Amino acid sequence: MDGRDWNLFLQPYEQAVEEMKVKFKTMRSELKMREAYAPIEFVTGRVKKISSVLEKAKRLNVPPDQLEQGIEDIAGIRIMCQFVDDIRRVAELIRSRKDLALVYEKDYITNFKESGYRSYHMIVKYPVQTALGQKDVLAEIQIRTLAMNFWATIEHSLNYKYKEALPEDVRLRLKNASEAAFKLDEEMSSIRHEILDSQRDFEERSNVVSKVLNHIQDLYFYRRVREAAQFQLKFKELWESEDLYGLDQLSNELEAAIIRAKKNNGTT
Ligand code: 0O2
Ligand code: 0O2
Repeated sequence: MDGRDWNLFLQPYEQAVEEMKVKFKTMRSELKMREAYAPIEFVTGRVKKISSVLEKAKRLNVPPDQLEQGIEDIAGIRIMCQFVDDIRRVAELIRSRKDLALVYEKDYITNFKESGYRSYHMIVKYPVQTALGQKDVLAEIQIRTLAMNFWATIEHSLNYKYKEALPEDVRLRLKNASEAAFKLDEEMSSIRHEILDSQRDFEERSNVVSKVLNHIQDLYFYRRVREAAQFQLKFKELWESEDLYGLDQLSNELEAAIIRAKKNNGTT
């Protein structure tokens, strides 16, 4: 091989990976603070080993003097998420960043690979500040769920062991396992949506209940005691039968009754 100083060649990639890891870990804690839920579970990063860079260059026919443009994942960042929806959110956050430039994206989630591999890839250009000035390096950001990562990690280590000559039955079983991981992601997403829906229902119910109770109190304030007591009875009935729609209607009726009461009191 040529007599280049490989450590010097890899240095800006090391710097890019370290900086990006810090940035995405910071993004995680910031989102956790702001929203009490972080779409990022954890972040890892690595610089490709020289032997793997050279192997990939050979496989992709990249000449030695064009490694920087030809091999896009010398710097690699991996972002793991709990749910598939989180991946789209993280990709959107990356697209809007000003400290890197998106080159292109590969959606192996919609179009998963023949092996069964699923993941969302973003190739970005990241500027590092070196002693000789700014240097733009290419980096690959892989965004995936925990289930996708579980599958890819094991498949990768088996492929490594068998040097890409996996026995046919193993390859088939890995594809089945990828299908199982896909189903797991789907099931977790649907459970999550159900939880979010029931949380929303709970919030709506408690909002309408406090609205109704406040309105009844207002009616007492305007001395509409009999009317207020009737509304109270109706409220009890609807509340016991968990009739959210009825409670909403009752809140509207109460608002109208308050306007009437205000008018009769001569306050409007
Ligand atoms: P925290 O606070 O535990 O999230 P470093 O340079 O030290 O920050 P390093 O040594 O390069 O990071 O680690 P690596 O291998 O890139 O892993 C980065 C983070 O991912 C580490 O957390 C690991 O603990 C975490 N990690 C790796 N695999 C898993 C996993 O399967 N599940 C979970 N939940 N986390 C994993 P940190 O950096 O200590 O930060
Ligand atoms: P590493 O560092 O060992 O993970 P290629 O498709 O390989 O000719 P290209 O165009 O770089 O080359 O890549 P692609 O398909 O987008 O893949 C880039 C990276 O995605 C790979 O890096 C893997 O990390 C991951 N990947 C892609 N396909 C699979 C797969 O079938 N199984 C697993 N486990 N990972 C996959 P490298 O080069 O393998 O390097």
